[in-house]
Amino acid sequence: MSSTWHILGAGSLGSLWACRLARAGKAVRLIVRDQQRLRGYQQAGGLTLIENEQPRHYAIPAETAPAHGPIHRLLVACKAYDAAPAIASVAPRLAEGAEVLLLQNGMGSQDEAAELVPHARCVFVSSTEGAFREGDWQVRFAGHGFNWLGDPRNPTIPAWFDDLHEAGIPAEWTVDILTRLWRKLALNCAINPLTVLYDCQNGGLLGHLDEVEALCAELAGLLRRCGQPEAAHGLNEEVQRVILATAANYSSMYQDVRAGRRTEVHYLLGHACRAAARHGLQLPQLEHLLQRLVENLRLRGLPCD
Ligand code: NAD
Ligand code: KPL
Repeated sequence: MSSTWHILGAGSLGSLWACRLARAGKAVRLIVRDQQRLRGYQQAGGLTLIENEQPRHYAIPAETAPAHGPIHRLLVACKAYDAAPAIASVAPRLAEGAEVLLLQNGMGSQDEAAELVPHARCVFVSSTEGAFREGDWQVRFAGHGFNWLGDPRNPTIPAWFDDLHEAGIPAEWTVDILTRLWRKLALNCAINPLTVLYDCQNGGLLGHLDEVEALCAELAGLLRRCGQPEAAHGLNEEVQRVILATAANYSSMYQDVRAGRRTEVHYLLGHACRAAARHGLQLPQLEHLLQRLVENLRLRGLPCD
């Protein structure tokens, strides 16, 4: 089986993974959105990764979705709302037994993606690494973190897993990937929307800890109802630790809103509220938070889903 890493979405995290894998001598191919983007990429001659103020250039080959050739391993590095259409665009190229890694934050997009490619193995990733684009094809590695990978349907560790260590990508295989994703979703629900509503850094929420605590109590109840008691354990304490540790940072949702970008609310707070409704659980604080956030996004002229 081919060992090429096809990377769908050459944005912040996709470029970060692509450069590290290429630097370790792994075969990597980028899949960019369309011919125009491909021409732009070819003019730039590759990706630039800035790490510790050192820019390094990587001439990684690129193509568009309709290119020929089977795909055996696909890293989907689009935003959650783009993941399903992006996968659909390459689905005809996925080989028998292909493996698809889903890097999206939040929950819901992984299931949308998996439904489109029932014959592929889908590996879910929960990442706390940080990267952002400084320009076209130029990405800054902004925050060291960690990657948890797992497959809720198959606990076996994939044969390619060592590629990650060889590439210096900090990662561990877990049989509890859903617990990791739920926990991160809950942290994001308790912090990110409030930073948008109060127009503040994460540390600004120290002035709203009662509200944060009430949200954590509802989120913990939801996690338990969804069969995730471990993800609920000590949630409020961890949220407060994260607020303190990242007090000077702006949350990812705040940054999206500030930059006029669509947020991933549908796969974060939206997912939590839909899960609660499915379980017949009334979570008034969380529902009110979603209403306030949607109204805020609407007033800014941003998509509400
Ligand atoms: P990004 O917007 O920087 O990159 C996404 C890329 O996907 C863009 O280049 C976009 O053009 C491309 N894309 C979209 N549809 C496509 C298609 N059909 N075909 C080809 N390319 C397509 O996003 P990001 O910041 O890298 O985030 C990706 C995911 O990772 C998100 O779910 C995000 O929440 C999560 N995440 C990001 C970070 C981070 O630091 N950037 C950290 C943790 C998790
Ligand atoms: O992951 C985050 C984000 O900004 O998306 C933190 C720092 C945990 C805040 O929710």
